[in-house]
Amino acid sequence: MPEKPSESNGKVHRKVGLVYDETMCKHDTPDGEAHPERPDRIRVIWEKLQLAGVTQRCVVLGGTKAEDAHLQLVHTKDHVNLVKSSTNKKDYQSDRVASLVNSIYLNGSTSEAAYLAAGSVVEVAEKVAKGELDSGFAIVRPPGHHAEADEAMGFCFFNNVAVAASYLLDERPDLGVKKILVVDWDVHHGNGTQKMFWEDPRVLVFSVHRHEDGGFYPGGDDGSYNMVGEGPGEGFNINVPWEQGRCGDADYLAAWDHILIPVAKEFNPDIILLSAGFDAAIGDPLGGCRVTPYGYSVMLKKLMEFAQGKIVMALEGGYNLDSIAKSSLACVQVLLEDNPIQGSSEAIPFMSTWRVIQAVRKRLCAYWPSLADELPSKLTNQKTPTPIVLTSNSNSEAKDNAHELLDQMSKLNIENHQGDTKVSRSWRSDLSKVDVWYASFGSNMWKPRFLCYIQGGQVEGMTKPCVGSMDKSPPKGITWGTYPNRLFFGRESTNVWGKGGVAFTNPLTNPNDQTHMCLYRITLEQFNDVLFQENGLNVDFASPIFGLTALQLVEKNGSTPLEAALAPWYGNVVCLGREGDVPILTMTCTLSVIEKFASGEVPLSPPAKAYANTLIRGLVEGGIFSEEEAEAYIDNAASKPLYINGASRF
Ligand code: X5A
Ligand code: ZN
Repeated sequence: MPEKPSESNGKVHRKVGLVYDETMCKHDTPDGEAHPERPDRIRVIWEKLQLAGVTQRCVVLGGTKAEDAHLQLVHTKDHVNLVKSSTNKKDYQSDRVASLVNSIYLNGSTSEAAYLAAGSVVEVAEKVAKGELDSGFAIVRPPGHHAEADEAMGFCFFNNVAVAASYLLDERPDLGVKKILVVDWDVHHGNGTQKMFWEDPRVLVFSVHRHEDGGFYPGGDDGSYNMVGEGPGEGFNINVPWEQGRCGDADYLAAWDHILIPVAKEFNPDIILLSAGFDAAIGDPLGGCRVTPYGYSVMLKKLMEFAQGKIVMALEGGYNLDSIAKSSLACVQVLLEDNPIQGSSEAIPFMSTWRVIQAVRKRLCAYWPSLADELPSKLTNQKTPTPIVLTSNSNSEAKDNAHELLDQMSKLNIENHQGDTKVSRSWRSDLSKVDVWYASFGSNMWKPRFLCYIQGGQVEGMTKPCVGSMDKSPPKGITWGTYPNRLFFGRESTNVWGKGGVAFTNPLTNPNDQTHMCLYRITLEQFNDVLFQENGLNVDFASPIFGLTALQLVEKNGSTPLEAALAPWYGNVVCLGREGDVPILTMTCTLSVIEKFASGEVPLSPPAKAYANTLIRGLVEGGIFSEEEAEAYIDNAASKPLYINGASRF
C-alpha cells in the first residue's frame, strides 16, 4: 500500500478533489448496443488513477445529485422535467423525446446519471470556490457541453459545467466568485455553454474544437471564431475552430500561448471550469486529433497560473479508453503538482493552425488588447529545440532579409554559375539568411530520412550515409500540404533503392490531382545542399545550384529549370505557393522530361518496395494517413497512366 504523503520535499501537496460514482455507469444504451459514450469510460479512468496511487492522495467524493433549481439556472423547466421523467420507460421511448434529442440514447438510469453528473460538478466547484479544495476533477457521465437550455444533444443531457458556473455566480455570491473562465478542450464545440453565457460577461467561454468550416459535429456556424458573444457578453466568447482534423500538442499549445493565456491574463478569472473532454486525444475514434497526455498536462499546467490554481475539471467526451485514462492521470498529476510527466512535442503547428490563430486574434483584439500585439516572427516551442516560425505578416525577419539581400544581390549581379569565385565564395552566408519551405513528396516525407540530408547519416533503407548540409541546424518548421499536382513514379532504378521508379510530381497542376507533401522550413543554403545530395553531387560547390536570382525567377514564373549537368533528375525547382512571405519549393523533373514520361520514352515504373515503404512511413508518421490509406495513395499514384494534354502514353 502506498502511503498517504501530505507532503514531499517539504512541499505541501495541493488538495485535489475527485468525484467518482459507479451509479453514473448505469446510463447505457437501452438494448445494449455498442456506443462510444459507454459506461467503461469513467471506470477505466478511475482504475487508472487507483493503479497509479493518486486516488489516495486526493479527496475522494461520491456523486451528488443536482437540485432542480440549479439545473433551471441554465435549462428550461420543461427540459429538466423531460430528463427527469426519462426514468419512465414509456416516456423515454416516446416520440416526443426521440424528436427532441439528437445523438442521444436513454435508459432507466439516464436521469439519475445526468443528475449526478451535474450535481457532482456543482459540488466540486463549490468546494474549490470555498477553498476546501484547491482543485478537482469530476469524472462524470453523461457529458454536458452540447446540452442547450431546452435540448439534449451530442450524448449530453444537462450542461454540467454551465450549471456549476451559474450556481457559483447566481446562488453563491458569498463565495466571491465574480468571473469564471470556462475552457472547453473537448474536440467538439461547446455549443450549449456558448449559448448559455452568450450575453454574460461574467463567464468567458473559450472553446477549441475541430470545426472544418462547420462540417464537424455539432456543425454549422456556431463554432466559428466570429461568434464572440453579444450585448454585455460581446468579446467574452472565444472559439478556436480547427480547419482540419489532425491537430496535436503543438497546435493546442500554440492556441494556448497566443490566444487563451494572454486573454486569461487580462480577464483574471476567480476560478476556472474546464470542460475536459479527452476526445482530441491521439487514438480517439471520433476526434481524429493527436493530443498526447503530455500535451494535456502542459495545457493544464499553463492554466494553473490563474485563479490561484482553482481549477474544476469536468469530464466531457473522450472515447478511446486507453487515451482518456492516461490523459486523465496526466492531468491529476498536474493538479497534485507532481513532477511533470515526461514528453516532448516534436511536431510544430499546421499552417492552418497559424491561419486560425491569426483570424481569432484579429477578430477579438478589440476586446483583448494583448491579442493585437504582433506575433513574433519566430516562435519557440518550449520543449523542442526546433523553433516554430510564423510566416505571415509583414514583420517576417526572413522576408526582410531576403528582400534586402535580393536588392543588394541584383545590384551586384552576384549570381554567376560560371563561377566568379571571388564573389560566390560568400554564397553560403548569403543564402543562409533566406528561408524557404522545401516540399517533399518522395522518401524525404519520412523525417528521419530527410534529416540525413541536413545532419548527415544513414537510416533504414539507405545504402550509404549522407554527408548532410554544411549547416546542420534542424528545420525551423515542419508541416504538411496537399497540392493539385500529379504524383507518379518513373525511371528504371536507382542505386540507392534498387529496381523501380522514384517519385516525381507533375509541375502542371490539375484540380483532380493531389500530391501530399511534407514541408521543411530550411535556409536556401540548406536547400542547395539538399539539391546537391539529391542529384549525387558533393556539397562543396563554389556556387549554388539554386541561388537568389533563381529564387526570384521561380517566384515569378512558377518554376526554374536547373543546369541539366548539375541536376539530371530533379532538375526543376517548382514554386507551389507561399506561406506568408516564404516560398514553398519542390524539386521534380522538367516539363520536357514529363513529356518523355508521358510518351514512354522514359519509363514509368512502380517504386521498389523499400522505397514505397519509406514514403508510406513518412505519410503515416506525419499523421497524414493510416497505413492502409498511405498504401492506397502510393499504389494509385504508381498504377495510373500519366496524361499530358489529355493524351497518355497508353
Ligand atoms: C461530448 C461529446 C460528441 C457527440 C458526437 C455526436 N459529444 N456525433 O464528445
Ligand atoms: Zn466531444
